[in-house]
Amino acid sequence: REVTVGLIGAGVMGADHARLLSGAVAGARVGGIYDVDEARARRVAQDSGARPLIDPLKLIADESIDAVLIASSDPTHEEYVLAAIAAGKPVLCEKPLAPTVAGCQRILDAETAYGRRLVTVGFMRRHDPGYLELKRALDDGDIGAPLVLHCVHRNPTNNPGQPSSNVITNSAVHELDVSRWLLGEEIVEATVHTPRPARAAGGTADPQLLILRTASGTLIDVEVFVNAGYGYEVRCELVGETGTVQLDTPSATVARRGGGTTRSLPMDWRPRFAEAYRAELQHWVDGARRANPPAPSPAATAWDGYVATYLAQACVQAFETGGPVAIELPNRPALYQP
Ligand code: ISE
Repeated sequence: REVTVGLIGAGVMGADHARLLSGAVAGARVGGIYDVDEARARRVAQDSGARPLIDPLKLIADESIDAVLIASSDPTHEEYVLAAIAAGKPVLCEKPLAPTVAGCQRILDAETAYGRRLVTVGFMRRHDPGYLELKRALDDGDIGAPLVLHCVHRNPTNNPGQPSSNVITNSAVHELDVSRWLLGEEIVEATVHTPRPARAAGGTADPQLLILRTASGTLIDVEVFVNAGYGYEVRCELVGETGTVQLDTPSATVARRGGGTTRSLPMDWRPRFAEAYRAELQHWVDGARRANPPAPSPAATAWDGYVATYLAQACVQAFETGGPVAIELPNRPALYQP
């Protein structure tokens, strides 16, 4: 049975998801699309053979729609996720699940009341072949017990002049999620340091250096620099007691000419994480179809979405106060126990 997806949001990410669902993912089609900008919804709908709809809540409730994909602006996520839960439909929500911890809590409460997990959060790095390989190496004991995780996250440009907290809540939040997934434990302390800001950042504190400590004592450093100019790059090296393992550059070729070697970099995250997005959608669609048996998925649950927002807020507090912030998460509700 094919899964008919209702897409909310037809911007950069929504359009990309529509393209993947119509061409690169098996067992799914886009049935209806809503966007605040009707013309944009119509354009993406035309490309993917879907119906443009003008009411997002009607789209979610429509009986022809089996599952809901949310790629609208961050503050709208909560309302649409809650509507999908109310309709009893699987929902994949782009990060963040909600911008506030209270909003994420309302989603946990609604899903718990429903009694079954319906929500997936679009932390796509968990589906990246490189990160999966890193996790396998760690879990198989190839490098011994983890000690330090070095992360670098750079964008060529990202809203110069945006509030400094966005560098954490919109960008570093990926490292917050992927680190706790990779290490399989929680972050318990955060400090944020800032150098003199880059001129291209237009007044935003950028770059930022996050220093995080996990419950068992592993240290994580994250340099996040979203106006770095030269390209899109995500690096990660895990240092263990007997070895290290590091993401490699995903370019397929190296050019040698004019006295140098070059690997090209993408200019944004879509080409860098193309396979991760495809695999994320395929896992989600297989889960929604209950493909027999659905492959175990590394995807982020609503609880993971809650924790990501919680950690991001703690880091914003660390940024604002300059001091280390101790982090104590509430207990994981029964629905999200492994
Ligand atoms: C963007 O929203 C993303 O999610 C990208 O993965 C990240 O690299 C970028 O910094 C964010 O703005």
